[in-house]
Amino acid sequence: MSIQHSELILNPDGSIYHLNLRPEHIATDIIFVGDQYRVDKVTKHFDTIEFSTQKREFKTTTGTYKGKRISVISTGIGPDNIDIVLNELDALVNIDLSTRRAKEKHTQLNITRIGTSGSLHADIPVDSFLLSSHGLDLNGMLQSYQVDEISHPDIEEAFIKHTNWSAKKSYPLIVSNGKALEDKLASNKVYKGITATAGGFYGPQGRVLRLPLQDPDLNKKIDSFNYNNNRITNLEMETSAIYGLAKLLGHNAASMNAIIANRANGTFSKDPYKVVNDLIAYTLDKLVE
Ligand code: R1P
Repeated sequence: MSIQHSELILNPDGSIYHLNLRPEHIATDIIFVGDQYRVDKVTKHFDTIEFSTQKREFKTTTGTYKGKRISVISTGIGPDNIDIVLNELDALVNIDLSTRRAKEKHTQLNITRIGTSGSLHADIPVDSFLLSSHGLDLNGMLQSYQVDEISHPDIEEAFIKHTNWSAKKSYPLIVSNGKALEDKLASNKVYKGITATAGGFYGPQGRVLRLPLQDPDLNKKIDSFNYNNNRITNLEMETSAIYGLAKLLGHNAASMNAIIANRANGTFSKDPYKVVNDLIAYTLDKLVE
């Protein structure tokens, strides 16, 4: 069936609405960063640059690193942006934009996020690297889709019980990463754990400035949750949304986190740019190994 113009929106030059990209502009290996200014910090390592564009917070640069074609895209902050970025990237490779119909042959993207994050455990210190084994979706974006087949009910129910999770909040869905990418990116330099993805930076991550929280003990309960040796290691704002939509759309995804804050002992990295730059160099080299 042909997709209506109101649902799949193209710009006058044929590029997709928010990302401003045409199919030929992107590689199948993609790096996501949150901050638009982090795109250049990744692509400064590239051998060649073939294309760059930006619309709103979505900046894309495509080039090669050690001969491998890679696109680097900034997603901005939050799961709502990930909904736009994943759906539009998938449309670029799996929908024929001229006929507006899904292609018969599926193209799989390999998506690696390089983000910043706060650790919830004193033993995962600032300036370390962490690979998300799963995303714990605390923000609800994924609940607009049919998620039963990617859910992990045993661990989700244990989490609801352990935290006495309010029924007024969205269901906490657990989604796993793309194993092939995890295998590429893991090493003894990298912690692993479940990454909780919140729909905000302050209250949704348990920060108090002037507003009291619905559950002031939630971070402590998240911190003490353990299910068959799976623990929730860190909090940020994109990973579960990337993992969920990548699984549903048939793509591979992994999230690499530079730990810049430790919420358990209240510390913040003295040089957050260094750990991010180190994680960029580490991830690029692992992707081409
Ligand atoms: C909040 O400051 C932002 O930083 C983290 C969070 O997930 C959120 O996007 O990631 P990035 O540094 O990749 O943006």
